[in-house]
Amino acid sequence: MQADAIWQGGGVATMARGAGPYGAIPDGAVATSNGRILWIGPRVDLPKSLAGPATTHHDIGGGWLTPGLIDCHTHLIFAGDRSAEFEARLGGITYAEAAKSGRGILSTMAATRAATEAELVALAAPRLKRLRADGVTTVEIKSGYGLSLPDELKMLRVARALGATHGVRVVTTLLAAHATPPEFAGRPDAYIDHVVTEILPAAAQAGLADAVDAFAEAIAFSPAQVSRVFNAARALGLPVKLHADQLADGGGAALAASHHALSADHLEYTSETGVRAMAKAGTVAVLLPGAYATVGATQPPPVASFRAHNVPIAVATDANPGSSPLLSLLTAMNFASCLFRLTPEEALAGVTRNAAAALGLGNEIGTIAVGCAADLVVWPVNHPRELAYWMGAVAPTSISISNQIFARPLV
Ligand code: DI6
Ligand code: FE
Repeated sequence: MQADAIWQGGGVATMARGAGPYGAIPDGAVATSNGRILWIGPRVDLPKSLAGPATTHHDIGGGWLTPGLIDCHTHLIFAGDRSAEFEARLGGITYAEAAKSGRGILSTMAATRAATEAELVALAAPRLKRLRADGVTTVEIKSGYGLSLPDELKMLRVARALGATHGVRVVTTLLAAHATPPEFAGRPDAYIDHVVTEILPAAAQAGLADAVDAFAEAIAFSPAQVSRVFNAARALGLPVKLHADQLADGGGAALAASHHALSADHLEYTSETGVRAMAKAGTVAVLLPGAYATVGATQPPPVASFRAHNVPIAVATDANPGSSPLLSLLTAMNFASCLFRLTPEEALAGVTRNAAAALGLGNEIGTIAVGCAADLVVWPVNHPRELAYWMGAVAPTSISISNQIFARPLV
């Protein structure tokens, strides 16, 4: 079989599980066909028969080839401006106090409801390009600033539209259970009824949601309310994930695991019991150091415990206007290493293999392996550890998403 494209001339970090540090092949080659990985190995072993007249040749240029990066937790679609809240929080009020005082999520909801679909696309597109400039080829985007049937569906349609037009895979998550909207003020259970009976079925029916998320926290929803949302989601065949234990240990990790969640996210206050439950259920731990830094948190997530129990660790930006105005996944990797002490290899696995698992796409993306999508990024670095080491100093040389090759992505 002839390859559509061949990459050689540098290292290949496959990030395949059990393949040694970074799955590194120092002088490697990768061949692709029809947007899939066809062959991978040391360059000297590359079968001559793979190259033909129609094959495009790509030079790794003495750098490294990695899987396309995956940002598995973002709230990229929103209108409005929360920089004043940022300033107020630095002046002394806490994130939870801001949420209660009408700033917080509900202020973004108001601005997002007022925006048209086209306006939201125009606002989110440059954010998506920012992420892509860091070698991100797959982005999860949550709703959760609509908090009504039409506005949640609007957000999900905007996410799908962005995915269709920006050369990035977009995976959507319905986060209607993010906050109680003003129409249901003081009646969170009535809002959860509405989510379960109206919003969730409509999103599922329209094929707009790839997964369902909820915010389990004292300032958001209780375990019983989250369970109702998750039971409804799973009855519709949708996988679930949870914002858990960010501000306090509310048993969120164990709750997520009890629903076989793909991931539990944040997890600063997760207990050993929660970690054990996640290990048993195969739930990925998604760490969000941008939110940790922005809200001024002081207790890092229990990384040693995740390691001890073999819970896969992913890293994401949590890009959102309130708790994590971070639009660089490479910076999130650096933060995860500096703030949470992840090794650079763990940080890279966190935005490739384990981020794919957090989206239920572990067999499709996140590693360079035969049969996987040919989402590949060339980096001008001497070693893949540099991706977590530098702060704002590295950009991809080229990005390929399946068959599409983008020149160096300029924002
Ligand atoms: N946790 C977060 O970090 C974001 N949502 C959530 O449930 C914050 C959203 C915001 O403050 O706008
Ligand atoms: Fe979040």
